[in-house]
Order: sequence, then C-alpha cells, then structure tokens
Amino acid sequence: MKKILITGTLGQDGSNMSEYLLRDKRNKVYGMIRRSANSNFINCRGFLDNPNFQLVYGDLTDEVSIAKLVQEIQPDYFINFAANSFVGCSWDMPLHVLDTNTGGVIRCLEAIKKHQPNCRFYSAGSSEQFGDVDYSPQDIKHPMKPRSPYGASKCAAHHLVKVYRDSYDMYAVHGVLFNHEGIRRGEEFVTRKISKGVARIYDTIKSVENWRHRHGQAARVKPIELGNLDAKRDWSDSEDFMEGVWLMLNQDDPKDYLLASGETHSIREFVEKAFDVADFHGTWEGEGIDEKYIDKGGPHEYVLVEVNPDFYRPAEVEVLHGDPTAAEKGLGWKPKISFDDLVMRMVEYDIRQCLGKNENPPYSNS
Ligand code: G4F
Repeated sequence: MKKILITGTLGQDGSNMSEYLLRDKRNKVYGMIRRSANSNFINCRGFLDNPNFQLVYGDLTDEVSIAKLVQEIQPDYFINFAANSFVGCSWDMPLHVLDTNTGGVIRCLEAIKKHQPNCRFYSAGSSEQFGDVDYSPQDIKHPMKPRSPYGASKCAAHHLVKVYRDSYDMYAVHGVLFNHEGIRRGEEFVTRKISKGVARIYDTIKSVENWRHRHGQAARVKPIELGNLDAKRDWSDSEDFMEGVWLMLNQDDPKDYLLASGETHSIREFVEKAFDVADFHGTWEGEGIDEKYIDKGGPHEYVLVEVNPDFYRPAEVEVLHGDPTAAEKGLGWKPKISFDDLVMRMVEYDIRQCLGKNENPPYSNS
C-alpha cells in the first residue's frame, strides 16, 4: 500500500487530490488538518468514512507536528497543498504568508530529510511567481517577477525545493500551477464569487418572478461587486490538475513542470459567460469605477455587476497565460475540461445549491 500524506485536506485541491487517490484501493491517504473550532468538512464529505482515509492533525507553522507526522506515518509521498493562498490578503499578513508558504515548505523538507528520505515531496507553486510577465504564454523558464507577498513566498519555496533536491538528492518537485477552480473553490476567489453571485441573482429574480413580478415590480437585486475587470487569467479545473500533480510525483527523475490550460480570459469574460449560463445577457456601460454590467433584456433593468475599488490590489498581475506543452510532452498530461465547461459547471452547481438541491461537492471523474 502507498501511504500519502496530504496537507490542505479541507480545501479545494487537498480534497480533490484525496478523492483522486482514494479511487485506487492500494492508496492510504492521511489528510492533515489544523485544529479549529469551526472546521468545515463539506469538501470531504464524500470520503471521510473511507477506510483508506485518515484525518491527522498538524500545522505547517509548527515544525514539531510536521516532523511527528512524517516520523510516525513514514509516507511514500507528501503532497503539500496547505498555504495562505489568497493573494489579495497577502499584503495584510505578509509574515504569516511567508512563514506558512515558505517556512512550511522548509519544515516539510526537513522532516522528510530527517525521518523518511525516500518520501517523494510535492510543493504547490503558483503562476503568481511570474507576476509582471515578460512574455506570453509563460513557460517554466520564465523569470520570477512576483507582484505580491504571496507570489514572493512561492518563488522562495520554488528555490528551496531545488536547493534541497540538489543538496540532499531528494525527490522533491515544485509544480507551477496556473489558476484552477471548481465547485470546491473558496468564495474569496473571483470565479466562485462570480458563480455564487450569479446563482444568488438568478434565485432572487426567478423566485420573485413567481409572485412579485406579476405585480409589475422589479426584484431588489444586489449586484456582484468586483475589482479589476481587465485582469486576465489562465483558468483550468482543479480536478484536471490532480492527475498532473500525481504524474509529476511519479517520474523517473524529479523535474518541475507548469500546469495550465494554454488559454487566457479576462474577469469580464468570466462574468459574461457565467451570466449567459443563467440566461442573463448584459452590456457593459460606464468606465473605471463607474463601470457596470446591466441586463436590459427583460421588463426590468438589472445591474448585475458593479466595480468596487476596495477589491483592487496594491499591485496587480495583469495577465497570466501558461504554456502547458512541456507537461504534455514530459508527463503525457493535458487538461480535459474547457473554460466554457468550467464556468457552466460552477454556475449550474451554485444555482442548484441556491434552489435547495444540496449535494456533496462531487468529484466528477469518480
Ligand atoms: O481569483 P483570484 O483571487 O486569484 P489569483 O489572485 O489569480 O490567485 C489564485 O491563483 C494563483 C495561481 O495563479 C494561486 F497561486 C493563488 O493561490 C490563487 O488560487 O483573482 C484573480 C484576478 C485578480 O487579478 C484579481 O485582481 O481577479 C481579480 N479580481 C477582480 N475582482 C478579483 C475581484 N479577485 C477577487 N478575489 N475578488 C474580486 O472581487
């Protein structure tokens, strides 16, 4: 049996990876969680009672806990998805970001070096490392030019993984993952904020249509408030990436790869596609902080999106666009879920949730 220790289990990637690995009954997955009064297990409901899954306590900022887990479990693989992962708040708590995202990786590497040197280690890198990009699409050789404390923390982690690999002959890889989303995505990230917002507006207008609408009244719709609409991101589905991460961990020799869709889309395009799924068709009006996305197609005019400068960042990564061809050649990996399907899946899922059809966030390939 292969023993796999995963951090960030309650989050999108940790839960998707656990589910992906538990499909093979020869894998035993240890999912690390931090102690909290209010842990949210919603992403894990589908596998919490799987006999090959076990929750274990630990914290990336506590080297004692990391060392203890590696010593006791003796994992064959250690997949580190835990992070302070929200770029937007990394300016508010830069030291915590560095301690978790960089210091945490050192603690993992040290624990492996000392207690289980044959364990293969995956470090979750980010396209935020490229930051103020020199060229598009970006490949793994693109210079690191981070624009946020978060991006800087991931650059340092990338260097450290290489240093440990070269210094101690460890199997350690740092996968540079472009944005990856899905129905387990946290609401602070822009795609889920939009898909949930679309579902909320859909629910408000459609439920009002049943009674209020008949009296000729408009629904009271709260628009989605967004920051920079012009930023472009290379979005994939998180589930697609899990296979790529696993392949990266199972090469003959450790090598870093970049995972991306190979397409880039603006926040504005994501908004349009998401509202299309719910059959709202707006137009953009105004400029800068006065810009709005307005649906004038029905008997009432609805402002669906407006700009709130509170969501602007002190420094922005304007465009990310990854080149996945090296991963395709080296790992035989390529993304399966298209941008349109990703948006559709997220919005349809959130609409179903709003309409009261509660489901476990499923892993679609299982
Ligand atoms: O969804 P985001 O917060 O993701 P971001 O910053 O690209 O980071 C994500 O992807 C990285 C990989 O590239 C990961 F490493 C990282 O952990 C995380 O998963 O923001 C995307 C874009 C930004 O340009 C942001 O300024 O959307 C823009 N945006 C516009 N309005 C907004 C909003 N972002 C958020 N979160 N909320 C808004 O209202």
